[in-house]
Amino acid sequence: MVRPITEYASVVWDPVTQKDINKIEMVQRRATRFVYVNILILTARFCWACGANKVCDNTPEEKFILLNKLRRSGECKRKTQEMQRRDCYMENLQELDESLRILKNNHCCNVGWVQFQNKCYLFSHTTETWSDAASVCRVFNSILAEPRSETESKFLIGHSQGQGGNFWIGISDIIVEDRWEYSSDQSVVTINQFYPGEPNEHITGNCLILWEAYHGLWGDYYCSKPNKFICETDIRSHETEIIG
Ligand SMILES: [Ca+2]
Repeated sequence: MVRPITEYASVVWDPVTQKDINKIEMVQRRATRFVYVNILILTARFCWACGANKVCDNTPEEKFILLNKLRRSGECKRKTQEMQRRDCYMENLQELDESLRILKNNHCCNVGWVQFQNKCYLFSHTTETWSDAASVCRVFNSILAEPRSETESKFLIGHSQGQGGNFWIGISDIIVEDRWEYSSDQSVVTINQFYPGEPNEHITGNCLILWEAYHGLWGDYYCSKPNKFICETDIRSHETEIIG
């Protein structure tokens, strides 16, 4: 099957003994496998590059014939170049998208603020009364933290434990005793993270605090006592500040 042009001028290709015949046939089989495998590789590459599904569905022999026809047409070359440009463009776009995603994740909260889900939190290092703490948060376009789910509350509790100290959050029963509500919209708090036995200060303790001694669980305390505090804002507010 695979023979050089000089085949008929060489005695090698006209073996006399069975041993030489076997050797020549072995070489022929090896050459046949080499060519066949390369056809498969070439057609596979072609199918990928040109999207020629029709070619891909044919037998290897048919692929080889069709491949050569398409290669000569020039259309394949043009189509391949276009697809290569498109693939390159898509790769660049994906890299850019990934870079933007990383950039946004790194900067969605301002320096010093901690991100959890869709909010940014500031855990203060200074202490203020509950109402002054709320004022400080407002200066930074935020409010005292208002955990709306147990997951969010557990995050605040856990993070406060790493900081050390007690932390005010934006929940109180200042307006109606024992009606614990969020400060921003006065809606009743539906989650309960009070430490067992809390709240227990009645009308003297009306502000909610994450007690360090209670592993960060809630307690009621005197609003006029200075404590650390947690401010919160949503991520979009911080992104707007960055973009603007
Ligand atoms: Ca109270």
